[in-house]
Amino acid sequence: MLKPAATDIESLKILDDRLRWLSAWTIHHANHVRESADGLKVGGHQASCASMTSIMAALYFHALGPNDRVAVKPHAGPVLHAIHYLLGSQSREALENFRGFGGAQSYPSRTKDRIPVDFSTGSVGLGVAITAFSSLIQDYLTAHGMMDEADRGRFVALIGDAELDEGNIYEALIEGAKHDVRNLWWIVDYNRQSLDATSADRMFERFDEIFRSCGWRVVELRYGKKLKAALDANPKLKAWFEALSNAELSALHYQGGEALRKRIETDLGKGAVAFLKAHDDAALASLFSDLGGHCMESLVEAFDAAQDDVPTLFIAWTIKGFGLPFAGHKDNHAGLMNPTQMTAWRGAMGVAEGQEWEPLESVGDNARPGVEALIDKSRIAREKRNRGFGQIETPALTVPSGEEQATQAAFGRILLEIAKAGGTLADRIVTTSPDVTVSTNLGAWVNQRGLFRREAVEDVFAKQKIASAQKWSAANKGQHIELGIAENNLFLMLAAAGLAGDLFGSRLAPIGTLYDPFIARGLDALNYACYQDGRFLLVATPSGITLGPEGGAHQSINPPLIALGQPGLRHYEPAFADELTAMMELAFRLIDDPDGESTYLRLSTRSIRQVERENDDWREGALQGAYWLREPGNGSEAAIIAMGAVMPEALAAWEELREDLPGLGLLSVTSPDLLHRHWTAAQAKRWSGRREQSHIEQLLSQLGRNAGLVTITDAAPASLSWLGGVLGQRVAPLGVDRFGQTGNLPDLYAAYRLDGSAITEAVAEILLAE
Ligand SMILES: Cc1ncc(C[n+]2csc(CCOP(=O)(O)OP(=O)(O)O)c2C)c(N)n1
Ligand SMILES: [Mg+2]
Repeated sequence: MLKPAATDIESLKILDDRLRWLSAWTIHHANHVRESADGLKVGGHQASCASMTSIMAALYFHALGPNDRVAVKPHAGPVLHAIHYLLGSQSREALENFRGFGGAQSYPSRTKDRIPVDFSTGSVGLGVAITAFSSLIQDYLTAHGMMDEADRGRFVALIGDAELDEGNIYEALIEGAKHDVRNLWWIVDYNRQSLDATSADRMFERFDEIFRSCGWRVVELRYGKKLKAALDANPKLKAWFEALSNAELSALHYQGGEALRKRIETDLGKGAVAFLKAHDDAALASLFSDLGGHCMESLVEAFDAAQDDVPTLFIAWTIKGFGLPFAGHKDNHAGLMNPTQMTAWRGAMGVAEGQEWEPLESVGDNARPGVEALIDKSRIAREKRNRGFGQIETPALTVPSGEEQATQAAFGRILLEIAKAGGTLADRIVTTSPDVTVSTNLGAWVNQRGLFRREAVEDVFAKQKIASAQKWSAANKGQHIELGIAENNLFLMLAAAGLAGDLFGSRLAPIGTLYDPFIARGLDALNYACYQDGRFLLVATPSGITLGPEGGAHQSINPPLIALGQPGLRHYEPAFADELTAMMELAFRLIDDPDGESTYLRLSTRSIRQVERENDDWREGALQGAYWLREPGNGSEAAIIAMGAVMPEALAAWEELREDLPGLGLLSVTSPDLLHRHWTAAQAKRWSGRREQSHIEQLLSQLGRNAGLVTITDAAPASLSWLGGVLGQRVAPLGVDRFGQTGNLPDLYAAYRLDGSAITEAVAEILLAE
């Protein structure tokens, strides 16, 4: 292994100082220098940044290869910006506007920051776990010949020690172990402080065991070189040091040399006289601050020694707020240096007044060439990449045949046809599911395309000639990634696969399936996937109380409301197989379109009679969120508005009522989400002077101003009740507003008022109320 030249270490230490300065100054500037328009605290985390500038200097200016990708601890965002400022890829203007509108974001953001951010972070834990799934996707792409071996990289997560409490990390660890995940470095900034206080003692030994038992290498960087030598020479002192609790050690770091001296005198008495004599207070403070995560030699050595592909956890001991006046104080998480402290610290860092933004301020002439050379060397691959859109040809998809169909079964059949037909879409699709592959109708696709595993796994049941409808063998050309039951992992996998174009240059069309109610289990990870603009198709099925005998724990109620409030995700809820086919076709196009988004399909196991179509006029409306399944009379006084699986009840009620109400319309809603979006967007346009009527306004204006609307959906009634607000028409909302229960459909629909008589009663009531 190549040992870095000694000058490199010196240059890295200088870069470490520059990062500590620039990150703290960026935060200080935003809080104390920049004009405030609203008097709000701007905030930022100087202590969390100072904690890991050494680690990040060692990584970005030494250890990272051109293809490596990093998820940075969210509150160390300013350090990442400072790195790019030194590299020339971040502007002073963006730093001056840190946490301001259009400025550098508080937490690294793929979509909003101008610097290349590999993974957005913010919700702790998720940035850590996505690196494991990205590594898996890298393995997938190379195995499928969609990426050159030479372009492979390592995935690095920079983690706060309190972040290790997030359970989603362990779900990912377990899934990773099953898939033999590799090329991962997870680096813990072990400052033993969280947001509120110091963190629980001795946990790191447990972390150690957990990771090792999952096949990871664990490297503990507890001591820097100086401190290690001092403690090795003095076993009593070492024992004393190692017995300190997290809180005691942090307090001593904060209090400094004098307090350290007193404490050692008290605890070790005569045994420490010689040691204390040889160190003045400043030397004591400096010595005990020499923890592994601040020692450049130790960091470089550790990174250089971990060059194989074994997943590695580095536990790097650090001091939160290292080098700052509030180093080690338990309350320093959101602590900010005041202007007086900043002035003093500026002097200590050798930065001249007025030169605060100078990238290499305070770097002496002798050191400069070495530092500049390191920066130049590190610049190469840290540039923003093309996002890799426009790679998938989506053909027109065929509508599955059958007079009676369920959308869930139709989904499986459409995928099967795609698999059989072949082509780029079929080859770019990767499916994934948390142990509900078969029960969400992905089975036929998997039979065609196989499970993905780097190492082949045979189907023992098939080999033993035991009859089964489902093939279950795996190979590195398989296209289904089977996950354990952890919905967080599903969404993180979809995020990683949905960023394949961005991260690796090869766009995939990821499809994830799960039961609709369990979206809630992975909601933050779903939001995280959308926030990064990962592109995928989420198929949630079965849904609603239409699931019948499965009962209330499996019957989803609120996901359409979740979707209504989720940016980056388009909700469709088809009633018929032809609608579903059109939606899937569009969903694949949206995955591969720079202006696209992800799609969520809410499907059902209920088999319903398909409608006869006279033409294709419905299609455009269905893709925009609604169309008249039964046209209303002009100025009609009433309409039934229905979504999804309860369409047969809506159609039957329409048939029953149309003699008494000749103008009665039946609107099939396929996406409350799109209708709402276009409605509010059209309003915003009107305020800026452009007149435009949204799709739902056009549809509802075919009715009378005072028309009554009866909305019905197998979901929270609020999913559709807002339609009354579009033109101010009266609305009677039907839907599920209590937990479901077991039962057959007639019983459940009657109890929850989703049946024909509920509709006719609601229509009668709303008309009588006139
Ligand atoms: C899911 C989630 N919960 C809570 C927070 C708020 N939060 C941000 S940082 C933090 C503590 C982090 O401590 P640690 O991980 O040790 O990082 P340090 O700043 O000490 O390096 C908390 C609770 C968050 N960002 N995300
Ligand atoms: Mg911490």
